[in-house]
Amino acid sequence: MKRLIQYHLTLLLLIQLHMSLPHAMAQNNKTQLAITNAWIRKVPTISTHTAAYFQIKNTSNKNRILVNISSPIAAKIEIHTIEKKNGLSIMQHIDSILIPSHSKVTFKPGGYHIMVFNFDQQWFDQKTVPFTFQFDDGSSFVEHFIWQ
Ligand SMILES: [Cu+2]
Repeated sequence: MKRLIQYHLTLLLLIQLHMSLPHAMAQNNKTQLAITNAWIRKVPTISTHTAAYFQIKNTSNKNRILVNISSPIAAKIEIHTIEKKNGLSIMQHIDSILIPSHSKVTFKPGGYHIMVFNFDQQWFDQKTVPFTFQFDDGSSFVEHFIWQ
């Protein structure tokens, strides 16, 4: 009988751990930041660079700052914006981008984009490409981008 109770207690503890751990972890990074429409441009094979786009929505009460994006597809990846100067569109490298509380930021052609330099074309064979998003509070998560 004692053994049975102990077993039940252990099981209960395991269930509790199982339920609370992923929840606590998710709170830290992803649940309050939603990524949608994540895609990477399928450029011709002669191209060495490509770009990736997405929309990020911050449903939390806290401003978040995206400080880095990385991926196994390329060693050099930068966050870029496009500015118009004297009628010309010029790409600008930005160090970080604010994702304000309860709002969204869209990365799209002609605007914010993830610049991917000298990427490994073997990734064309994969359905998706993983990108890691890192924030100033130390949190991070991986999102999979579809070739398009
Ligand atoms: Cu660019």
